[in-house]
Amino acid sequence: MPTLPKGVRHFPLYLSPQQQASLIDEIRQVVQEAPLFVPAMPRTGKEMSVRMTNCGELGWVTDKERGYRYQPTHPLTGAPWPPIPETLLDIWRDVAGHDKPPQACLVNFYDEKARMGLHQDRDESDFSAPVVSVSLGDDCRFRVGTTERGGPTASLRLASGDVLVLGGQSRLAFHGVDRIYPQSSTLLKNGGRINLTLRRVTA
Ligand code: MD3
Ligand code: FE
Repeated sequence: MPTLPKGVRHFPLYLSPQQQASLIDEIRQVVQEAPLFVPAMPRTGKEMSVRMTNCGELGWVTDKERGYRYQPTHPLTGAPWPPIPETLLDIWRDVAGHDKPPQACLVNFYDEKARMGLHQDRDESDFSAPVVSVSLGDDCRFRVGTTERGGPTASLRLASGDVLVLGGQSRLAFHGVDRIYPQSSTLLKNGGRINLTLRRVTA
């Protein structure tokens, strides 16, 4: 499919290299306080290849026993998630077109082998708000389809500093990350890709 689904807005290089560098510093502080954890699929316990943490009042977590959910505390430390950095709240304010601020910011870390299979984001109870995604570090091939599994898909290369807004019809679209392009960015000393997703969870 050559065109993106309705409701997807892509802002290439929304963040300057300086803004990307300071955002990385802020995310490093988040990860120091709320260490990356290994998410596992419900029931099977199969580990995902992406490493995760969160900031904000709620964070998305998953494990074998309790499955996908949002919770106010880190699954390993039990501590509340650190606050969402001001830089990210500003981005939301500028692009989301939504009154209320984000409640959750999921931090996904991809090494060069990590992937994310096609899925829908349905663990929130408010789909009227968009999801805002910020990419940092290595490029990836992002894929987005329709609201039906098996429908046509479009691919997009996402680069460091890109912002993606998924609202309207695209909010429940299937999407995933097919691959990382190693060494396509020098932002992260040890390579890899970080994706930040800002969301409303409750109405
Ligand atoms: C399209 N993350 O955390 S971000 C996720 O790059 C997730 O880490 C990917 O899928 C990543 O759930 C993709 C872009 C994105 C986020 C949410 C969406 C695209 C979306 C929700 C609906 C449709
Ligand atoms: Fe998703």
